Amino acid sequence: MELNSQPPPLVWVVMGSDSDLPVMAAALQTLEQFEVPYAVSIASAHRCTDYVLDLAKAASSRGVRVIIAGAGLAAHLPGVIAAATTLPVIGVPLASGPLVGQDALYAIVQMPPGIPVATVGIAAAQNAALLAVRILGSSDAEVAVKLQQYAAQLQAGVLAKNHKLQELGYKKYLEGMPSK
Ligand code: RP5
Repeated sequence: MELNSQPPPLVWVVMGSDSDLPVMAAALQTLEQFEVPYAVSIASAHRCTDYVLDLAKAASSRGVRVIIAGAGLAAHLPGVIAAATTLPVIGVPLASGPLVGQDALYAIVQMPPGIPVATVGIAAAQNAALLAVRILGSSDAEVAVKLQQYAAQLQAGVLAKNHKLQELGYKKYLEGMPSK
């Protein structure tokens, strides 16, 4: 799924390295769950800067409406992309090194005034995709209905757990829980 693929991608998911893919796959799975067409790329702000800029500048004209960018360490990818496009950019800090994602979190969240990046939690690729779907859903009624259904499922899951807790009591509930 390249940026120029058909149907045109609404979301472009980009990550700094293939070592980011196991975590970023959650974003791809979530977009598939909502049937949102996406493109996915590996492109590093430091190791192939011109390529990143070319893709970021082309994204809007290829139909992309939201960009999700995941990176670890000195994570400049989301910010560099946000500097090269006016599309909304969601940054995913990844726990790639000895600082376990805090370096990436600070690098992504502390953007200078004028160039925003919406930052999700460390490794929160699923939430990044859900935020992207919400942005699309703000102008697409079909997507908004899917989000409402998703929220209803979440609610039903919690209510079912509470019902079980009331029935069993906490000790039996705990016995039935998988150990972590
Ligand atoms: C960042 O450096 C990438 O986003 C990745 O999280 C980290 C390490 O990259 P590799 O050395 O595994 O390619 O740019």
